Amino acid sequence: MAAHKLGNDEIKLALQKLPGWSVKDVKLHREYQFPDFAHAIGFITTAALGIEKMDHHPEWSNVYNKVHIDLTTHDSGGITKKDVDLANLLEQIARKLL
Ligand code: H2B
Repeated sequence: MAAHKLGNDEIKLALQKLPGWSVKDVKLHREYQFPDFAHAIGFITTAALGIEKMDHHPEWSNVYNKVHIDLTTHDSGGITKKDVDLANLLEQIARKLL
């Protein structure tokens, strides 16, 4: 069964604990700028391990020291707790590298 799609109030509440994150095109969105390419790739590879464990995957792209991220749950057609959990995981990893 698809995960519960969060309502606007639930998303607002989650964003209060996720500074730097916003909603863009009905997805949780964040842009990280790392010191250099090595840090950006370090972030991606470290996060990839947790992402596989979660079996929930980001839409992301990298240009040199920047990583752009969009999170949505395709099965549910919107933002779910899985996206919030993934955003929290990415935050924890990014904070050590920023
Ligand atoms: N990631 C994201 N972002 N959305 C999904 O709906 C999704 C996923 N579905 N990762 C998962 C994998 C699904 O395909 C497997 C079968 O659980």
